[in-house]
Amino acid sequence: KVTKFPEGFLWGSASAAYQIEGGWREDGKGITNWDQFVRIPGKTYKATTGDVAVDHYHRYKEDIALMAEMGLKTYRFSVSWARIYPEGRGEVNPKGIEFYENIIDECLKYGIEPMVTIYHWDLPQALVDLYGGWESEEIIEDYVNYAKTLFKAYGSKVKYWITFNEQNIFTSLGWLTAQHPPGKFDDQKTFYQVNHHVFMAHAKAVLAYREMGGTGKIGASFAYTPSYALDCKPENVMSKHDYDELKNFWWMDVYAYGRYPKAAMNYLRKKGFAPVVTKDDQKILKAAAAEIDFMGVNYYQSCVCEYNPMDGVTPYGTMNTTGVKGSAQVLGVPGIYKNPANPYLMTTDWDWSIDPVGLRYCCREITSRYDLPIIISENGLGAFDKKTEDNKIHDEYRIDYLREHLKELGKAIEEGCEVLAYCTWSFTDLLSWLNGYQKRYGFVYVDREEEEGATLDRYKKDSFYWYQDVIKQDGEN
Ligand code: BGP
Repeated sequence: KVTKFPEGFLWGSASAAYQIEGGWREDGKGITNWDQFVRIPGKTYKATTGDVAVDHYHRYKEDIALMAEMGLKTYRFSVSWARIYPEGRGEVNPKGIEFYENIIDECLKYGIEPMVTIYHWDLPQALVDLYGGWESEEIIEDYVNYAKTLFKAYGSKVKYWITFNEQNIFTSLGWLTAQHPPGKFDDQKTFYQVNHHVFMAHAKAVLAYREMGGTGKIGASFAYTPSYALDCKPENVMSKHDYDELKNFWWMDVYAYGRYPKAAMNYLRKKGFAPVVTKDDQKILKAAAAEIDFMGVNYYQSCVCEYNPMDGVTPYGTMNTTGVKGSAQVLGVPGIYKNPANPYLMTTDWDWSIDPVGLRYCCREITSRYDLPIIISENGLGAFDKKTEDNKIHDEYRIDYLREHLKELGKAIEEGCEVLAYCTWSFTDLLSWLNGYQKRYGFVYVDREEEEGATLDRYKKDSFYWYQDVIKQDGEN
C-alpha cells in the first residue's frame, strides 16, 4: 500500500524535446549542438540520432490523449530553443511558438498542468559557432532573452517553469567526460566557468520572470545523487563530505542560497579551477535564490563514497552505455573520493543502483538544508522492454521500482517534506542520450528500434494501467 498523497498532488511524467520530438528540420527549426554532435562518428551509442525520435512533433495529440486517458495531472516537457530562435537570438520563429502553444493548449484541454523546462540540453548550434555557447558569458543575455520570449508567449497559461535541466550533468558530460557536446575532456577550468554562466543565466531568468509579473512557480531541476559513506572510517566519512560539497551542494547551494559552498570553493581555488565571480554576480545569485519556489530533483540512484588515494581512479573510466551488467568501472576524483558499488543494493542493467530510500534521503536533505518545496521532476527505470506477440508489455519490474520509490516519497511527505509533484521519466519511450532507443523508460511502448523506419506505433505497457490506478486513488494502490 502506497501512502495517500496530499490533495492536488501533481502526478506527472516528463520528457525532453530532443528525446521525443523528431522533426529536426521542420518548420524553420535551427540546427542544435546535439543535431551536430550525434553526427560525429563514434560519439554516441551507434550514433543514434533524434532526427525522428518518437515523432512526438507529429503525434503530440495522440500522446497527450494517452496522458489524459491515464489521468496525468501534469506533463513536464522542454522547449527546443532552436525552434523558437533558429539562430539562438534575433528573429523569433512563429512556427516554433505555435508548436509549443499547441502542446500547452492540448494539455489544458484535458486539465493537465503544463510544466515547462526552458533548457534541456539542446542549444542552437549558431550560438556555439558565434561565441562558443556556454563558454562565453555572452550566452547569458541570449538565454534570458529566450526565456523572456517564453514567459511572454505562455506566461498566462503555464504555472510551472524549470530554468535548467540537470546543469550538473550536461556540464560534466560536456566538459569533463566528452560524452555530450561540446565533447571536451577533463577541462576543469572551463567546466567551472561554464557552470557559473549557467547559474547567472538561471538567476537572471528567475528575476526577469518576476519583473514580468510572473506569479507561477519557478526553479531548476538538479540531478541529485545522494551519497553514503562506505563505513565509519573517518577518511571515508570525509570523502562523503567532500563529495557532497563538490557534487551536490555546489549546485543546490547556489540555487537555494545564492552562494557556492566554501570548502569546495577553497579547494577549487587551490587547484586553479575556481570560476570568476564578481560582487554583482553574487548579488544577482542571492536575489534569485530568494525568488525560487522549489528544488527540482531528478532522482535515479544513490552512491557510496570511499577515500580515493592520489594515484587512485579518475572520473574518466568506462561508463555502462551498453546495458551489459557489470561493465561500469569505479570512478572518482584522486585524493578525494571514489564511488564503489553498494553491496546492499540491486542494480539496473546499466549498473545504476536501485535505492528507493535514497529518494527519501534527497527530500529530507532539501527540506532541512534549504526549507524549499520539492518537485520530483524525474524518476524511473531504464530497461530492455519486450513487446509480446499480442502487443503487451509486461514491465512488472518498472511497477516494482516506481511503487517502492513512491512508498519512500510518501514517508518523506509524512516526515514533513513539502512535495508538489512527482514526474516519472518518461511517458512514452524515447531516445536515451547515450543509449539510443534500447533503454526504455516509458509507460507507453513505442515501436522504434535503433534504425529508423519502424512504425512508431504506441502500445500501453502494464505500468500504464498501474500508474493510472495510483493517480485515481491519489497514491493508494
Ligand atoms: C536524466 C536526463 C533525462 C534522461 C534520464 C535518463 O539525466 O535529464 O533527459 O535521459 O536522465 O537517462 P538515460 O537516458 O541516460 O538512462
